[in-house]
Amino acid sequence: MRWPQLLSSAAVLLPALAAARPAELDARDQILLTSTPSSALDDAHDSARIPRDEPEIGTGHLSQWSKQNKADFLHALRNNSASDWVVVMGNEASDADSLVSALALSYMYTHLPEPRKAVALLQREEDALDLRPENGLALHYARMSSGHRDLLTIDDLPMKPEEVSRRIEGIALVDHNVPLSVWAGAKVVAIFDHHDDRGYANDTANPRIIERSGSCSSLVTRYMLDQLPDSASSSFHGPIPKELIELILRTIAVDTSGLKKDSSQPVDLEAAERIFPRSTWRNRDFKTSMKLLDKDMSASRKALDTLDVRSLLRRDWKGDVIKTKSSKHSMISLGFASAPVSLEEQIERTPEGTAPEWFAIERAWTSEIQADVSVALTNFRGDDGEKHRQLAVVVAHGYGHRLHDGSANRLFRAIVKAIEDSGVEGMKKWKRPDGKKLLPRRAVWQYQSDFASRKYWRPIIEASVREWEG
Ligand SMILES: [Mn+2]
Repeated sequence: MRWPQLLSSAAVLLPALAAARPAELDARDQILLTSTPSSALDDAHDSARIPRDEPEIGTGHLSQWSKQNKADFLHALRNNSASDWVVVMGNEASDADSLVSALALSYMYTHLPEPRKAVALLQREEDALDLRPENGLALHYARMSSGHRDLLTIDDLPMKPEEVSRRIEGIALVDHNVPLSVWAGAKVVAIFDHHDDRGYANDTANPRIIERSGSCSSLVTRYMLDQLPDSASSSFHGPIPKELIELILRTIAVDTSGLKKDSSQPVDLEAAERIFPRSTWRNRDFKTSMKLLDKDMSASRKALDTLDVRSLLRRDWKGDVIKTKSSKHSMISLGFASAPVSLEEQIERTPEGTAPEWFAIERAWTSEIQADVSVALTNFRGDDGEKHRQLAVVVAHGYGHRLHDGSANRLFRAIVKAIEDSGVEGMKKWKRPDGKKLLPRRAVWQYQSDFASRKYWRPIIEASVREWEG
């Protein structure tokens, strides 16, 4: 499974999911259900690029801002009224560093106390961006749109760069310090770079920051943080969108091999340290997180590391229809997922990293395949180095599902009883990372066991459903 395929199908919302309006979910779930990207992993063969008129699903704040900004710029350019716009561009390799540095700098310009109009331009054709899997991964996590419609690429320009150069205020260079020849006619208004200084635009570029660093995005970040002071009242990540903050952290991490001494400079550490407390990972250990982000980015070719929750549930799903003793519900569809990824990590992989989202994705998946009961099992090595397992049971009811309140509750209790009576020792109730209670008809345990895998649980849970009298 390659990233381009995974990504191009990432925002395909399946019809069953689109139709579902679950009654049971809390308000948060409902919002999330409509904004949850799902990746149809097994449908890769027919995952043609989403048509341009498809509604945008599952994109984040950064994506929406970027898309609007791009549209505004193109509109101004076509009307020859773009003389107050700065085009921020990375180098033509368009690696994560170029991409993220350009996005960050253009975001900063447009959010200054006295905003400047600025747009990030990637010097690549739109479809070539996917050739770098780490970009795909980072953009996916940043909830940017599939097909990169929210990014301005060189093939989006309605005229040649030479003509664009005449119509704009100027260009800002990031991750390189001499413009490509097609941009030679443009005024260089700023440079942020970590390559050898070739002495270009000494008199026009302001600032002109050319310094050794592992990642150019560190230089941009330091500048951005100095220019955009915290507005104390706003949310924890301050005025900079979380998606951008995390894109920057991923980029610094991969460019410095997780802040290793020989591939980073003090500015990398400083920039990452300053911005880390605004990320969703802020309660974790900083250094460990940076190493993990590097690992994640570096390993992005390995499909499992990049699988989202729906794909993890689907990947190894074993389901069946069980005949019960209930006259009203004589058939119950029951399925088991198993993944070597902890629930905590799966939750992290949801777009906002929340437990309600995990349950919303789980619910969307079970409505899609019409399962009444799902059992999600995990096995993983914990921070303590030990092997752990988790078991999550959800009995679905309400819109899009067949069971109603009473039956669903009774079936849930029967399954929970079978699990608790099984004799597996040390089954502890799992706690949501946010400390909140699970909604009804959901139960999760954490335990250690050599034998209590899906192979063990499946007959026990199926038996409880077979014996269920409704
Ligand atoms: Mn670079």
